[in-house]
Amino acid sequence: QARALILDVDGTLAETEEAHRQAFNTAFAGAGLDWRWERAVYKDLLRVAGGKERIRAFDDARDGQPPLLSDSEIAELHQIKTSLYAELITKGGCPLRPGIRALLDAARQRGQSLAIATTTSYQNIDVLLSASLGKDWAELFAAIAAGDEVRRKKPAPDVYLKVLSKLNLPASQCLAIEDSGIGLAAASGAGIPVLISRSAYFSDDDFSGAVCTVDDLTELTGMSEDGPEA
Ligand code: XBP
Ligand code: MG
Repeated sequence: QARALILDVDGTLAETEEAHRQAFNTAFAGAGLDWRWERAVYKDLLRVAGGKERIRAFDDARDGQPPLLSDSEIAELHQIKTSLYAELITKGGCPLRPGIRALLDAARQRGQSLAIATTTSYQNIDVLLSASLGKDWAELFAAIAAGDEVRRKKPAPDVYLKVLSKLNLPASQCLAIEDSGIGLAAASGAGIPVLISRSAYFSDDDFSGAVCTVDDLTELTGMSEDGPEA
């Protein structure tokens, strides 16, 4: 049994990407930009982790046109996107994926530590988990590493190395739970075994480096009498 479970947020704890996408699009419209990220475009853009980085990559790649936004304009636009995302999650909610709550409970019962390693901001995790787990949600986690705490976002291993140092545990005694190929690369790069719970946007990524791939975490429950094997 792993001593700690390290959870990704977007796509793993909840299917949040449609709310992110909607927030990006509303922010673009509000800024007078005629950009609109449809689902197929967003799927490609998700190869770039991080909202600010994603906007930069999109702006740089627009057909034959020079980049429109400076880094500080992107930061400002992203701030607006973050507020819109918070509004969407607070008003409409975004449920935890099936099996997540059972996994959190089972981990606690087994004395396993829980941690978070994400590309998104602490603010976004707070909005999401306050809505689903209550305002004291952070007490459930021994360590949290969020996007802007590290220089390089996933697929770089930085956020996982950060969380390992906060947990003070070796990589081999942890298990990362991820939904994307870039998340798998990030955790593997830090030496952590990875379990994949397939999500809407990344279901056809290459997960051959994972120790196990499931459609959702309910597949783990019932694997042993004591609950999930993870
Ligand atoms: C997912 C991401 C994020 C979100 C948007 O990260 O790549 O960038 O799409 O959030 P993870 P921000 O799966 O590691 O949680 O705009 O706050 O970056
Ligand atoms: Mg993810």
